[in-house]
Amino acid sequence: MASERRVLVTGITGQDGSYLAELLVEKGYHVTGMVRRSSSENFERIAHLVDRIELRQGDLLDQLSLVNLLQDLQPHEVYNLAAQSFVPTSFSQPILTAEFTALGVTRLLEAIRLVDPTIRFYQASSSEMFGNVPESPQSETTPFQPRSPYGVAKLYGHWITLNYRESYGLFTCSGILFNHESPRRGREFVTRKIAEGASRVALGLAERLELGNLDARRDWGYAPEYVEVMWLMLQQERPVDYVIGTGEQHTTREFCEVAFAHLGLDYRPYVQVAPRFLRPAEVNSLLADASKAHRELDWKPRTSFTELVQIMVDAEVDRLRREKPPEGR
Ligand code: NDP
Ligand code: GDR
Repeated sequence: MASERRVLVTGITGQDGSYLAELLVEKGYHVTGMVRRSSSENFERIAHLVDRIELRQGDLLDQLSLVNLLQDLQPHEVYNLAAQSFVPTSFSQPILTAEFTALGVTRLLEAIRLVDPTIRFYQASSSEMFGNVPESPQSETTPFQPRSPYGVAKLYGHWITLNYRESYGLFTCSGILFNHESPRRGREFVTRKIAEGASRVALGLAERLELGNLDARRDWGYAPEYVEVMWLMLQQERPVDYVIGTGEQHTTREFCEVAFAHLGLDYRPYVQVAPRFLRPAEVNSLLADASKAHRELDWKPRTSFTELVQIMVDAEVDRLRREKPPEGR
């Protein structure tokens, strides 16, 4: 249909990609997800959607694959969610992280410039770019001081997105999103790790949970609400960048406390600090000032911290119960 809106989502197999694809399908878009080739399929998060979206191969490392995809699909909007997104891996694989998370953005922007400069572009920027924060809370005007190769790579992606807007007049937006979580979060990230670990302890499947820094403070929100803002940003008259977060901060220790308490347990005998989970450099405290998004996009988070923890723990308990072999086997 000629009037159909077409959209390309990179990173569709990830947490945010799966929620964004759901939202865009509901809104009537023709959704194409870019997936990279692997020896086995990794479509767990989008299994419920595969008959309503199209999947095409492409890779942020391969310029021509991006150009060909855009030429074939002629999308109106592109959401770039693909990245090497795990901060500890960025310390052990800094160059690969830069290729995906930094240069990958330029490859995609160059493809847009070449194929169709009217395409609207969303870049998944991150609160990790703030790093060693000079002020709290952090807004769109807070200076950046990243503390990890991931944060540095994201900052490159952020600046190049802004530069293509200013140099070539492209409609490019960066959403500076603070941590957002869900039952679809990767298992290595701390919220999912705590939700799973606490549930394992409660079900008698584990005796303890090993973590790193229990005093790190984060602004944690609920992922399905955050993908709404990505779409909203591309529907505005002008391209503008926004900070997105809840404006509330909690420590990893508090996350443990609420997760274990939801299962009727005190976290203290079960949670231990293991030095291998400490990072070469830590971002100690992040807190969003999302007042510009409240004002201009009419966006506000709806799920509280306690509700978020409980949603994640309940999902883990369900999953583990389903996976647990019946008694006597
Ligand atoms: P995930 O780690 O869950 O997903 C990352 C996605 O990127 C996966 O689909 C992965 O594919 C894909 N990918 C990785 N490398 C490549 C590549 N070379 N070519 C193509 N695809 C690739 O991340 P989230 O969903 O949590 O986050 C989405 C984006 O938002 C990321 O860019 C992240 O850095 C950023 N962000 C996330 C925040 C959060 O709290 N979740 C906060 C701020 C920013 P595969 O399945 O093949 O590995
Ligand atoms: P983060 O998320 O680094 O903020 O990046 P993560 O959940 O990995 O860490 C949050 C905080 O928890 C502390 N922590 C631990 N972290 C992990 N992963 N494992 C542990 O055992 C552990 N113990 C304590 C960390 O030190 C840190 O302070 C996420 C990613 O989604 C990025 O892609 C995104 O850009 C940012 O959020 C915003």
